[in-house]
Amino acid sequence: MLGVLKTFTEGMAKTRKTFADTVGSLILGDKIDEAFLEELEEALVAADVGMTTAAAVLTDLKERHRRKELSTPDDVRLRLRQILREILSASHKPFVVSAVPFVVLVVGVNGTGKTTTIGKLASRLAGGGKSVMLAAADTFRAAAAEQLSIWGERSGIPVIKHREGADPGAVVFDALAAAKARSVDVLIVDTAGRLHTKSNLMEELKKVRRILERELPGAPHETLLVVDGTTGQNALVQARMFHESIGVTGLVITKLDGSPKGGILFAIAKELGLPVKLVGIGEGIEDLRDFDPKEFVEALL
Ligand SMILES: Nc1nc2c(ncn2[C@@H]2O[C@H](COP(=O)(O)OP(=O)(O)OP(=O)(O)O)[C@@H](O)[C@H]2O)c(=O)[nH]1
Ligand SMILES: [Mg+2]
Repeated sequence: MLGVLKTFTEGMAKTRKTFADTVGSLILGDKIDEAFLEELEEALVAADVGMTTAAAVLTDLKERHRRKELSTPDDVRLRLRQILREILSASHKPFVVSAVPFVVLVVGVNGTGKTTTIGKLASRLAGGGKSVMLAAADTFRAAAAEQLSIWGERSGIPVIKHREGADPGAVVFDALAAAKARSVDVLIVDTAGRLHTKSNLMEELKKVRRILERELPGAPHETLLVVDGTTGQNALVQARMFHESIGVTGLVITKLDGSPKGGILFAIAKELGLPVKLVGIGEGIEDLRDFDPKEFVEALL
């Protein structure tokens, strides 16, 4: 693709605006008191950081205000930045390929951006010199394997697929055998987001997971949950549900480019303690970024 690579800050323009309109406009004032701090708490909730996070931030700020450590809005802004960064840093873990083959299981409800994220991630890994293979374990729709194949072709990456309706467990079994036989560095498994009922989906994912564990000790090395960043607090509900059912090692937050609700990342980090590993900031093959707590907070405040 020609043109300049979109920066992370550009990619989260809408969330930046949310913070500027709520939190940012407040901390431009000249006086701080209890009322100011209450308003700040409301502003944080409005920016989607969640009640728990907003309350924790306020407890810290009020305590420091009482101890006379914060006297100007600028002091508040600096401390706020620091607390927000601490919240994200506490659970932060980058996405690192640390085994061969490194198996990445990608899960999430339908439409969140699993297949697109896999396409972007595969391209990035291949560009970095890794040999990559994809497994089309979303056998629910024929179009799903087709969509994954298109991404694979764009980066010259093989895709293991079966016919529509096939057992996803059989797909991962074959894919893992192929990955071992061809000494592939990274195997990324795409899964379905929609089945007849949610419990079926979780059972299917558990089975896929069990097969990976059985066939390769240590696998899956990453279980990435993809959530749509435009859904706000819903993302938190999904994260909790998937984590309880199959265990998640990290999150991918997609569609930050279209979302004013990126504050949800704080709620996820604070309430679930799960690291956000990657963020999607567009539909293009290059629109995937490693998540960096410092960069994220600086882009906001
Ligand atoms: N703007 C934007 N769109 C995205 C991003 N990631 C994915 N999308 C779009 O979201 C839509 C759904 O993406 P998919 O990758 O098909 O989602 P999925 O989770 O695989 O969906 P199912 O296979 O139906 O479960 C597509 O139109 C993508 O282009 C992103 O970071 N930004
Ligand atoms: Mg898909």
